[in-house]
Amino acid sequence: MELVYGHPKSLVSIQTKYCPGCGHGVIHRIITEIIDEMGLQDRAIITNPVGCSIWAEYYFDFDSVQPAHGRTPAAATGIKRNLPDHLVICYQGDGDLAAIGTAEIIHAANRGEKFTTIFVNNAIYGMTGGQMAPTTLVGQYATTSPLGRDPIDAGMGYPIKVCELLSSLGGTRYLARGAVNNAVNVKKTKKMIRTAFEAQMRGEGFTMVEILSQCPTNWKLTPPDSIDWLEKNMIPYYPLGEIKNTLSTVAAPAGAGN
Ligand SMILES: Cc1ncc(C[n+]2csc(CCOP(=O)(O)OP(=O)(O)O)c2C)c(N)n1
Repeated sequence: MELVYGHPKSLVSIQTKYCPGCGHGVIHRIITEIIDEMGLQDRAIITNPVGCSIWAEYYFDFDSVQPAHGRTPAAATGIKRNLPDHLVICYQGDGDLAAIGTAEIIHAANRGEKFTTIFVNNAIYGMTGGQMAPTTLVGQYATTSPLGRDPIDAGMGYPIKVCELLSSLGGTRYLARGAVNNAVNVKKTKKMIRTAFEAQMRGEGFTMVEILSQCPTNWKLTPPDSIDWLEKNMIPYYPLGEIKNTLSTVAAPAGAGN
C-alpha cells in the first residue's frame, strides 16, 4: 500500500509546550517534512536561542545547539564553516533576530554565511509575556505599548521589515516571506524553505525565510481570531513572497559546497 501521510521521522512524537494556536508547531512540522524529503536527518543541525522555541530541541530529532539570546547567527557561522556538508538552520524569533541580535544577523547576512535562517515573526515577545518587538505593528497593543505602538509621539519607531532591510546586502541570495495562517500559505512557505535548504546544500550564500506566525496568547485573541488578525493586519504590512532571489539557476558542479 502506498503511504500518503505519516509523521515526519525528524519530528519527535510528543505533545509540545506551545500554546493552542501558536504557529511554531506548524513551522516545526514543515521543516521536518523537508528534512525527511531531502534525506538530511543525520546531517541537520538547528540552532535555537532564547524565545518560545527554546523548547525546539525536544521536538526536533536531530542535532541542536542553544546559543545565547540573539547570538544564533554567530554560532551557526562557526558550525556551518566547520561542517559545510551539514544543513545548518538558525531558528529565530523577532525579539531574538531584530532586537538583541540585530548586529549578528546583519553581519552574518552581509558575509553571505551559508546557513538558512528561519525567522519567526509573531510581532511580539512571546516567551516573556508580550512586550513590544521591533516588528510590532503601529497601533498594536503590547505590555510595553499599552496604548498601541506609537512611532512618533511615544518615540517607539516603526516596525522593521527584515527581509527588505537585508535585501540590500551583497551576501544575501534568497529572502522570502511566508505565513502559517492557512493551508495555502503553509504550502507556499514550505516551498520557500525547501528552496532555501536546497540553495544552502548547493553552497550558495545567505538564505532566510521569514514566517508570519500567530501568537494568540500575547495578542489576547482566540486562535481563530488570531488567524484573522494576521491576515488583516500583518500581511498588508509584511507582503508575502520572494523579496530577493539571486540564486543560481544552473546546477552547481559536483561536490561544490557539500
Ligand atoms: C540576554 C537575555 N536578554 C533577555 C532575555 C529575556 N528574554 C527571553 S525570551 C525574550 C524574547 C523572545 O522573543 P522572540 O525572539 O520574539 O521569540 P518568541 O518568544 O516570540 O517566540 C527575551 C527578551 C534573555 N533570556 N537573555
